[in-house]
Amino acid sequence: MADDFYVVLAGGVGAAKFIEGLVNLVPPELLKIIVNTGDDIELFGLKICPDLDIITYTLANVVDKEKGWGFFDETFNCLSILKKFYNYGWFNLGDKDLAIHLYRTDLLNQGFTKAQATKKISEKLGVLSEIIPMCNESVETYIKTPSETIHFEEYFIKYQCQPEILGVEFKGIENAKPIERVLKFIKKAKRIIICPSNPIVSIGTIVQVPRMKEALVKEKNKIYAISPIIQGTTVKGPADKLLGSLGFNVSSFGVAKYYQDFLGHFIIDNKDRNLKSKIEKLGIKTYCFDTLMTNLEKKRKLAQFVINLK
Ligand code: FO1
Repeated sequence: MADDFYVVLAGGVGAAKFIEGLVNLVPPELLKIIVNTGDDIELFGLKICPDLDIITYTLANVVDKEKGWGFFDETFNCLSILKKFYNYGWFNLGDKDLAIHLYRTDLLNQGFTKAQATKKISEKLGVLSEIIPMCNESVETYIKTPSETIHFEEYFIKYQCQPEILGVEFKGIENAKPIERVLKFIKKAKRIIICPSNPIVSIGTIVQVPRMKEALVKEKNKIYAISPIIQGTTVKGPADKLLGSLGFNVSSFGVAKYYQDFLGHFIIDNKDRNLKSKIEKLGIKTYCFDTLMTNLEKKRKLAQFVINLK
């Protein structure tokens, strides 16, 4: 295997936007994308992997670009009937999307691993990059709120990130094993890019898979992360709220502190230029750029900036 490939650590929508820019510059076959599976959830008897699907649909060019998840030109006929039998109507599963969950669930029930099922799905959809779940085992992210402990998707979609966060738990993480070839990829990659995803419940989950952090720490000098925080807030999702609840500074500096052990290079937004020297004191080389990816050109420019850094 030539060592000219990139390892990309990814969550959902923020990662997909960045990767959309990246595949305009780097041949897709040179991307090994390691995806968070802590958002995985079982509903209607089906195994649903939101982040794996967001990345797959984006690279297959079938994603709903406005929402950033699900298929474009989607219908919700099946869900309208399912809602009569279940209380999970808050999770908007489209008809095309359901086909993927049916196929994945069938493969898993036949004994295929999550990584094998992901490969089959992405290949059939014409994806040329390698999309790899962070582990094959079941890990589910739970959010502790003052009244109950709920699945991350429930917190995110049903409760719209409103409840106060008292803690985060990655159920099953102690039994998770990194996929062996992922450790080899981390060692041999030309560069490792951490997407502007939620540092705690997307990247943090991947890093907490046993043996993953040690592998990353050894390659610190070739690890480049893009901050998902601009001037103390996130574009989408509860990253700001989670950082604050867990005692981190709600800023790119807080993200840098969280990544400090394994991060060599950090790209923050031009608007956070004032944080550069403070972050560099953590031993992380810091660069400023426009990180708000509002169109394809901006996604491409950000990706170009990251891959051209020396
Ligand atoms: N996100 C939403 O905001 N609302 C939804 O109803 C929703 C449904 C959904 C169905 C399948 C899927 O693969 C993703 C879906 N997402 C939905 C996105 C997803 O929940 C989140 O963006 C990620 O889990 C956060 O990374």
